[in-house]
Amino acid sequence: MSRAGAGGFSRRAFLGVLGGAGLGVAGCRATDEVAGQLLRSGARLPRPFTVPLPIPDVARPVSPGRYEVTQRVAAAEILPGLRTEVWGYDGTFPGPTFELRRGEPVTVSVRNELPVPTSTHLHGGVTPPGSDGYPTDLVMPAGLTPRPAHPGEVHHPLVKEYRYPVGQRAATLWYHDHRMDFTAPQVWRGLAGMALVRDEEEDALPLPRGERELPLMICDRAFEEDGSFRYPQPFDAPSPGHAPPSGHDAHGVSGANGVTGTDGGHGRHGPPGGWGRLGGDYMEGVEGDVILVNGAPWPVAEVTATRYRLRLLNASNARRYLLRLTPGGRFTQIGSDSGLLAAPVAHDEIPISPGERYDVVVDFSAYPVGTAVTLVNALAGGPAGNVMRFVVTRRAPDDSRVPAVLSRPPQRPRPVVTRLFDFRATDGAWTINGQRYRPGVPLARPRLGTAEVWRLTGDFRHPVHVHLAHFQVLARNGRPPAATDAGWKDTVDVRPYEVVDVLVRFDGHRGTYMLHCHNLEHEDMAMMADFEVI
Ligand SMILES: [Cu+2]
Repeated sequence: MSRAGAGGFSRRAFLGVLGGAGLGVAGCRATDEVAGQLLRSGARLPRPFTVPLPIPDVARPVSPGRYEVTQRVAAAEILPGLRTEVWGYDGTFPGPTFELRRGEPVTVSVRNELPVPTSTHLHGGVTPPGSDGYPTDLVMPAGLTPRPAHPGEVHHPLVKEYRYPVGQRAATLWYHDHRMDFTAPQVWRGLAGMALVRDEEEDALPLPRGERELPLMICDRAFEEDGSFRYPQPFDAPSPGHAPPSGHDAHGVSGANGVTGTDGGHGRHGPPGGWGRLGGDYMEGVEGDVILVNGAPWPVAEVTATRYRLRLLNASNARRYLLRLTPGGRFTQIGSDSGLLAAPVAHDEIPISPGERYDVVVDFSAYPVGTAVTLVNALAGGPAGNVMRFVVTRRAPDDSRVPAVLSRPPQRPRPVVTRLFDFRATDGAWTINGQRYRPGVPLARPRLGTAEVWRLTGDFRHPVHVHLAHFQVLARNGRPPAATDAGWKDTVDVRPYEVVDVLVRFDGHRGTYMLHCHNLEHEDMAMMADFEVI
């Protein structure tokens, strides 16, 4: 297929040779660890560590348990002096942070004032299927009623009410767009935010809190000369061969990203609608050259010489990071994707792939006052090698600590079956078990209340995300998992030709859910599958 250009596949072929030869990572890290193609900015970029770290607003309920969020176009100053048009929840990027409590259900009414359909997924949420952000369960902008492009596609005019029981343990969740074929460009434009679940178990711990608890959404972007987001898929061009359905011109949305995509086939019918324009070079995924934290480029935060809790989220489309502190320092991990660990684990470095979260404590009292402590990405050279900086400004009292026992996570249940899910490129698309995504055609039917071993393999770097069901990493290539694999998770990085066994438990709800690659370009290029909890 033409999209599978030589440029996009040469490195993968190379990796295939490596993997087949059974060579280790040592000595080829730079090649092996990178998961996308770099897209350079045209804009003048700011000096790192000059923009203050923003903290997203906390979402406010309009009444107890009810939130109303409007997705809309807005202008943001991301690069100093330039204007970036963002598509944001409440017009902000990141969107507002939701503060949720276990046992307190909420309804979030999402109103879509963007020019494109959307679907919102609470990543890590134990959510009923109707509110899980299924990719063809779409909130349509006013006046936009294209004919359905996928089997079973559902259109909600203007507003959808998402119901979240919040019956789960305290954890760092996030929410983002999940629209069929267009998740990558729509998240790139700004549709992502964080959601923190708290509970009594966590309340009882003497962890840093208040101003010493920082949500840190890390992602990369590229910018045009004028400050707008740069992305290889034109936002405003129809995809070839697909005329927009009639009637859109009157609403000013003709040709906007995604309206045409509703006409684009998927699965059996050929390449996804939006991807005809992307080209093989970016099939591996899109990486920007600007690292944003909470929407600010390489920001700086002043901290006291005390402990801080950092909720690290990799919200990038394709970029992986190996996070370290310079001039040295340790992360004390207290939580994983799905909640607190049983006991803290110390790390010198943290690998974080798209979709993953690490809840860590950093003790800045270990540094002399005046020290600049930089969070770096050891996987990248150049500008993307920096993430953000903390400057230790003064001493301060600190009654926080990290207890030796943090929580009592659920035990590992005994698995009833083992299933294989193989993530690889097949005939110019990203596939699971050789199949392009087919909505409504589940690849597995696990039973509610049971657990299964899912054996994950692939040809490339694929951060595998499972909706609804949380899992523990049992083994990598038959060996014990890494220290950074600890805890219950919902996303795991699968390396080329690696075999990752995870123990998945199916709790909470019956219905149709998905597993997919969280490299968003791979996801849009069909690397998704349904499973049905029965
Ligand atoms: Cu992938």
